[in-house]
Amino acid sequence: MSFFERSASSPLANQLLEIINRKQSNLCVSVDFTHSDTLLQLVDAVGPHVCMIKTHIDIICDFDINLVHSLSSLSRKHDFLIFEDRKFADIGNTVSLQYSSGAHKIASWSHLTNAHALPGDGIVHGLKKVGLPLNRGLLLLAQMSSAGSLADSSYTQATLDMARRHSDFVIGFIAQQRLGTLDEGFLILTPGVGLDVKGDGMGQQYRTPDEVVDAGTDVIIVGRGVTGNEHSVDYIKSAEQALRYKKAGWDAIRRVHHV
Ligand code: UP6
Repeated sequence: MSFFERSASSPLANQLLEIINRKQSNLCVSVDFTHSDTLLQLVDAVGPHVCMIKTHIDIICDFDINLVHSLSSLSRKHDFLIFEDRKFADIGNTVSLQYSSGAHKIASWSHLTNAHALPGDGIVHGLKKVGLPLNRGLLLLAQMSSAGSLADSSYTQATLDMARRHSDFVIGFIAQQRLGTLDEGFLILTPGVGLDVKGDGMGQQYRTPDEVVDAGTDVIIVGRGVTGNEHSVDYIKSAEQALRYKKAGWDAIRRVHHV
């Protein structure tokens, strides 16, 4: 089955596939900035080139709920989904509160979020109770890009099995390779993607868009390779880098899927 003929199990996953096809971009930019103004300006600069923007909302120093209203309007302006990389990891009752409440009210604005499978099925139940009525989706962390990750092959397989039990809400994985068959419709989103360096000195490990798409990735997640450092932010350069990664990701998809 070609990437371009794929359909997924949920309306949200299909919406993402439509954006990818429409914008010819399987690039998600991770904007790991700590100030609202630089975050929003960066998102506005790279927005035309991405299918998704990934946030870490809890690193923002000057957080105010207006930030997520502005992010949502940029997502409509530039046609991308928002993925809050919260990496939930607690019991069902706690994650349902963390997802719906607190200062950040993640479920109210983030199309996608993610969770570790470690606590067991309860974590998915807790998030699903909040997210499914809002047409949100969940990614399970099946593998990590960092050196020494404890997610071995049996953990990854158990995560895949968990997703299969909740395929109404779990739309895919944060992983380093394809999991499940294409016709199961799970999407694979892969961080640890870079064209210029192999690591960051803190355990991060980078592979190229070609390498990860060869391994079965659908969406490449690129952070500092596009954004650079917030202290020396250059919006024009970031837009150029986004275009470069968009082209590399899309060329790889076309090569692997023979179109
Ligand atoms: N991320 C990883 N590896 C994982 C899961 N998530 O790097 O296995 C996230 C990080 C960061 C981004 O939290 O936000 O993806 C990668 O950023 P980088 O490209 O600047 O290294």
